Amino acid sequence: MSDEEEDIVLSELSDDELVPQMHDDLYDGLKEEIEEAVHILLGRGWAPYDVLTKALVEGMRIVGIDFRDGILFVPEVLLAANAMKAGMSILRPLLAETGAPKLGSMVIGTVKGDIHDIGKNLVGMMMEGAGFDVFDLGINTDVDEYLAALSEHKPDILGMSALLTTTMPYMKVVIDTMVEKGIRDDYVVLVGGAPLNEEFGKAIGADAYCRDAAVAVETAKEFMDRRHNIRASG
Ligand code: B1M
Repeated sequence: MSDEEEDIVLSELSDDELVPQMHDDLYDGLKEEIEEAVHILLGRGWAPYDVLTKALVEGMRIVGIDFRDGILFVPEVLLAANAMKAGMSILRPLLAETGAPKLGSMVIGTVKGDIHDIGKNLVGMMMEGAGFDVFDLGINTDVDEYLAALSEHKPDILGMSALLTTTMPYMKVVIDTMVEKGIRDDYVVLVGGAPLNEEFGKAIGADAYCRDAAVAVETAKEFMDRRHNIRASG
């Protein structure tokens, strides 16, 4: 670490300086600095959602570019992910305590063969904040685990996340199995993850592809409204 870096006092930075500094600290996997900076922004009146998207998610986007380009490797990205998770865990209770009325419930998991969980966790946090009960199955979830959770929790929505082009086809395995068992139409199936798109969502028989966590919440709410309208008129 250079002398210049040692001298940085996060609390003395303006917001315009602190946010890029957080991107750098996330890139360097500096968990404690990220935690401190999240507290500073919150103390300055920032909305938790803005801290999440402008500081943490944007920082991870930059990490993703250098990972793709072979500048960063798995160990460094793991450190960045840990720093991001530390920041997210400060924001989680704040995002969840919106006092929103209960809208429904969702089972969510990252599919088999895939261990990326930051995006899935973020979707879970935002859904909780919007008033959904969320049952998180974690990573590397196989079809039997999804089906067991559906039968145990009887959620309105099944959410699946995949970050790898090699794991996204597994979503179709889950949906096809639901069709075979005659339970597909009992649930709204939402899918998401960086390599997916709308066309893929349609092709595998999901109800919708969600580009990000905010879209997931909006889409989930729309489907809940439709369900309630159908029930009310039926
Ligand atoms: Co991985 N990785 N990774 N990685 N990793 C990607 C995905 C990759 C694009 C990087 C790259 O090359 N540019 C690339 C995939 C390439 C491809 O398949 N086309 C890749 C690779 C190759 C790998 C390994 C194979 C590397 C290796 O071992 N050689 C390996 C695979 C391990 C495995 O899963 N079996 C691997 C490992 C890892 C780490 C463990 C180091 C770490 C994960 C840590 C963790 O998650 N706990 C990691 C990370 C961090 C990334 C990147 C850099 C960042 C992912 C992330 O957290 N983004 C990623 C690069 C990238 O995505 N551009 C990359 C931030 C997060 C907020 O965004 O996850 O997209 P995201 O979620 C968004 C939306 O997609 C959406 O909403 C979220 C919030 O807005 N969304 C949903 C996501 N899930 C949803 C579910 C829904 C709805 C919306 O349900 C309703």
